[in-house]
Amino acid sequence: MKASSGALLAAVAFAAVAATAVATTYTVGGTDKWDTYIDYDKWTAGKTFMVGDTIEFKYMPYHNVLEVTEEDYAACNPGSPISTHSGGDTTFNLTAAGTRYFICGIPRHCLNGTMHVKITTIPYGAAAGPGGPAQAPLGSTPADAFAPGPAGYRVAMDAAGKSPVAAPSDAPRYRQPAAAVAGLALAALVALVA
Ligand SMILES: [Cu+2]
Repeated sequence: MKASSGALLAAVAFAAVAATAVATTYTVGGTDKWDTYIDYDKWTAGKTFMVGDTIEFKYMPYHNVLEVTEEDYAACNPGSPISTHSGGDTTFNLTAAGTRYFICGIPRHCLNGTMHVKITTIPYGAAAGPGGPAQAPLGSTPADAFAPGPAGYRVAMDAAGKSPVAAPSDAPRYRQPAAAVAGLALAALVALVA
């Protein structure tokens, strides 16, 4: 039994690596980063953000990042943010399908300085429409029911619980290829110790 629990641990570790390897991290604005007078609609155009991806804001410390509601985004209103971030390097894990809204809260940077960006995230494996990922089913998964946390752990537990080919097509919280790879690794290890 010691051998098989060791194999299980190895599979879990492998799954964590596999899950990390397929997620994409986007620097918001690309080489322009998070700054005034950048066209963020142009930056998001043609990109497909999927559950499991990460967006990173990199900026000079006189800017900040506020996650806001759709209404506050449209009005460039920094008065009632969902969350407030500063320091020059802010990361958000895209843990659920839907659209999230971000602005800079420094006076006039949003309204006059174009520091506003909306990120639409689709379930992994869903096809993006011709116009981009605008067809994401809003609210199709419970928002942030889990902390982003160790995604690989969930992948491993799912892979261990069922056949990798049976992964649901709309599985929201992990990359299905990662789950499949983890499942195969687990099966191989179980076969070795049996
Ligand atoms: Cu700013």
